[in-house]
Amino acid sequence: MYLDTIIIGAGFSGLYQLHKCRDQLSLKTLVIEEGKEVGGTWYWNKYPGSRCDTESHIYCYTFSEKIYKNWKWKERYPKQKEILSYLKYVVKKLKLRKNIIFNNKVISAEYLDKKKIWKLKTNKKKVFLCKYLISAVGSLSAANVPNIKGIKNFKGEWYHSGRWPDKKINFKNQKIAQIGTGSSGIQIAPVVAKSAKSLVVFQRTPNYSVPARNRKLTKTFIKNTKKKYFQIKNLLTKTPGGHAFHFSKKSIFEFNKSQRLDILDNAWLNGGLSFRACFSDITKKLNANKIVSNYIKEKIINIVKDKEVAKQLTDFEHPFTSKRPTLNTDYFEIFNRKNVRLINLKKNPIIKITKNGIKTKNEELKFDKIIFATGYDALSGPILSLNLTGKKNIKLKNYWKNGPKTYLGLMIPNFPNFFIISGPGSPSVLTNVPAQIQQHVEWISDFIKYLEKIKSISVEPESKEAKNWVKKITSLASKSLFMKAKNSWYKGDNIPGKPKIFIPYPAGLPQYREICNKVRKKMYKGFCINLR
Ligand code: N01
Repeated sequence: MYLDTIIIGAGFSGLYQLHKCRDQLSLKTLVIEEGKEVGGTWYWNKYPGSRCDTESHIYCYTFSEKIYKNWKWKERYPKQKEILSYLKYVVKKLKLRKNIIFNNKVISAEYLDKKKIWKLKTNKKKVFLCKYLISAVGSLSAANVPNIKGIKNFKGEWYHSGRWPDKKINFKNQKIAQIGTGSSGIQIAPVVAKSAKSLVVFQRTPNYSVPARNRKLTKTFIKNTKKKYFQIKNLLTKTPGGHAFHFSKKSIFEFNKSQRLDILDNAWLNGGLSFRACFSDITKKLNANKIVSNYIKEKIINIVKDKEVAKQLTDFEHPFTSKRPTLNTDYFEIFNRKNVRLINLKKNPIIKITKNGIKTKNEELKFDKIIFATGYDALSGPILSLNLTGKKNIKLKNYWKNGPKTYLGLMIPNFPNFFIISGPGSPSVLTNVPAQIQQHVEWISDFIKYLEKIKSISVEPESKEAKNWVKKITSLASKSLFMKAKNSWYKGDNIPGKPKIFIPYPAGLPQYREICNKVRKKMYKGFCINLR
């Protein structure tokens, strides 16, 4: 089947891109989706306690006033199920379903240079041809299940948070192991602890976490967000992370100790990702960061009664925010329960998984189920899993062997007419993702509109532009606190053999948007457009 545009993935980005291509550019468009429903991340991440940690009134599309105003969020942070319902609602309103095929995983995509088209194959042996290929596979969709010896022998069930099965899983009276304490693990453990007979949390690196302070939204709040639709939409283009909060303009050092404490206490009580914005320099200066890191440490120590466990939970190796900040609801509190235990993998590493459980250096434990909350092969992983072959038979896995090379995070030299939404080299995971996605979709759509107008056959960025873009990101990151984290998935440390390079664009959405706008204004300078 030949189409003008194929979009891979039916999450936030794929759905909006479909609407743009089909309804505004009048292109014959198809979305190919691996899952059996729309939702992307929010289809797969059905794990217990799954909820977004960006606030619901901004974790949504803002491109349509009508859609924004007609949807009513229930809580401060939306549950996975609620986000899925929201996306299904958007699909219905925009009549998108008829242009999506489900249960098809793209297993390869090859650029046919002579014909200037892409040829895609799916795991259901379907073949598609298209002019424009758009990746909307997300940044965090390639699950990382660590290669632990013996996993195949385990006779219980095991799950990864990002590939959670559809069926209902019962933890009641079960012995559960959870490996990983990132954003997902910190959400899962409190829910599982409530019903499991026992829960053992295997922690490799202690993680900072700030209270989420979730709550039901009041009618007044909901009314106000609708009233302020244009203001909110505008605000999301102005803040570095596309969130609805501004960073304070004042350094922590402009305040005395007691004033600092008041400000931190207020931010802690308010909870949420805005905690890091209560002073201008928490995310920028190590000395300011240290004060706040210690504040969080104290808070955790005050919650956890067993002093040894509290110590293991707060033996931080990295500055706060140098790895993805996490929010929690009663995570540290679970370590006061009799049925929850923490194992510090630095002291007591896993040797192997056995038929009945997990053997560590010091002991052998029996488990009925194992939960892997071990994260993702972030940003580049999902694109590489498409098995792309570009011009002159260039394989993406070879072209990216020293790290992902993109221009603006949007296109790759030698891979013509292939666009990426929220991929390596874009602000993506460092932002409120729907805000970034909309910027990308709109920029890509404008570009395709222009290409069609001038009767372009193919387009790709110049190699030197991609080289410079990677250089720019590396240079920006080197000046940031992100590089102070010994191990972080932002720089590929979590995946054995992955090139160690900072992957997302770290200077914020407004600056990134400005760069993209400038390129558009200069008639897409840096891209080679083939008109023949
Ligand atoms: O994954 P992570 P995640 N043995 O990579 C550990 C988004 N998200 O799924 O820190 C033992 O953060 C690893 O340890 P270490 C959000 O952007 C958002 O939790 O590498 N442990 C870490 O503790 C987030 O950042 C939301 O030493 C191993 C954990 O597993 C991103 O997704 C919710 C290990 C992985 O943490 C990823 O979060 C969920 C091994 N071999 C996710 N390998 C919300 O909006 C890894 N670990 C709320």
